Amino acid sequence: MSRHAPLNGPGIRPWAVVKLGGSVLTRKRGIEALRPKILARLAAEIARASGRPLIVLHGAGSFGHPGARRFGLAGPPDPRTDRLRGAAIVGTEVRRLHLAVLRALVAAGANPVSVPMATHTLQREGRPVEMDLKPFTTALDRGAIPVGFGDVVPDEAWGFSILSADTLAVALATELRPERVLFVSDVPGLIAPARSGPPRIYPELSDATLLHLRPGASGIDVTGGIAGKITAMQAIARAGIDAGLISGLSDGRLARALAGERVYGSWWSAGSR
Ligand code: IP8
Repeated sequence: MSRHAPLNGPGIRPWAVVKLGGSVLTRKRGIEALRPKILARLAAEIARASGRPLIVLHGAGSFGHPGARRFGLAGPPDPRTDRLRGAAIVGTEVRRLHLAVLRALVAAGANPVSVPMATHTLQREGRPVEMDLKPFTTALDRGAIPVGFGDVVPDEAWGFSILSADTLAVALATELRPERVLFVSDVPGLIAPARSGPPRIYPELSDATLLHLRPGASGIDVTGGIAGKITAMQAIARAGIDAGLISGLSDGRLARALAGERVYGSWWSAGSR
């Protein structure tokens, strides 16, 4: 990304950026299929940590990826598809999920403030060229939890394109320097390839781990699935910030990670390669 709007003043630094993956909030093989109990529990775990300044992001899951694929929004325009129509439909569907996330946080006693990046981002050929992160610091400074999400955003070459919340997590980590970035998923970490025996995760990630990655098979994901997440974690670690990939299906794991524990999961330690 080439430009970020300057952030004035020291402001409140977030302690953590938490990205709730679409894989854990929704059933990715379905269409607009929310997992309300999991969302409510994760919202409660976030609300309990609200003493610490947090930024929450969420993915699109089955609210965004099937439509984004149908209308080809993650790639260059195709004259056979109505891209503007696709942007309108997918943008609306991700906002339905966003509203559910905001409502769950409010119900849990937290004070979320919506930060829709479509009005604060410009992309070119699917990559951010301008991103204004100020609304996140403005909300943090007022004691709120800013909540951003993967979205359909304006694109100066393609009309509209997809901004993943993983990309947003990297930009926020680099600019605002939280203590850690947590990717909350439906897997316990990065699962190591194994021919037999129980699944094993890589507890520590490094550049060498990337060589073992295989394409994932869980539902539709136009923004790179687990490989995209690991690449985002690499960029975050390179910026000097710890990044963890943890399960959101395991009761209390997010709460413990937000209390500072290095919980079971795959971690890419700050600065390590
Ligand atoms: O689930 C993707 O965001 P992500 C956004 O964070 C859309 O990668 C609209 C597919």
